Amino acid sequence: MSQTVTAPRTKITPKIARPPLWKVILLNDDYTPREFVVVVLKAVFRMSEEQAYNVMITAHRRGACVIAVFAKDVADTKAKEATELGKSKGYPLFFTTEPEE
Ligand code: TYC
Repeated sequence: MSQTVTAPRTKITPKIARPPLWKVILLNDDYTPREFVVVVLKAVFRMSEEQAYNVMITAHRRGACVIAVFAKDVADTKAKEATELGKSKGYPLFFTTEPEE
């Protein structure tokens, strides 16, 4: 019993698919205190005081600010965690996610 093994003539380069990235977006509201927004940004997104202040003030002035990009599950988890922190204090603070183009 003989078998012929033919080596492929073209080399196949495996493509490693990168997970699609999702943006976490902070939305402005009229009720959450500025200092509390800064506390949440530092706690959940590991920002410095300065980074957190700049993101907060951008959302405050423009209505929204992109915080960071993550794999979808990480983005969803962080947005939920940050929104829950606001909710636990009775604030309407809201974080959302959307796919990066
Ligand atoms: N606009 C809020 C205030 O004046 C502060 C704030 C900033 C709230 C950013 C949410 O995403 C936000 N107290």
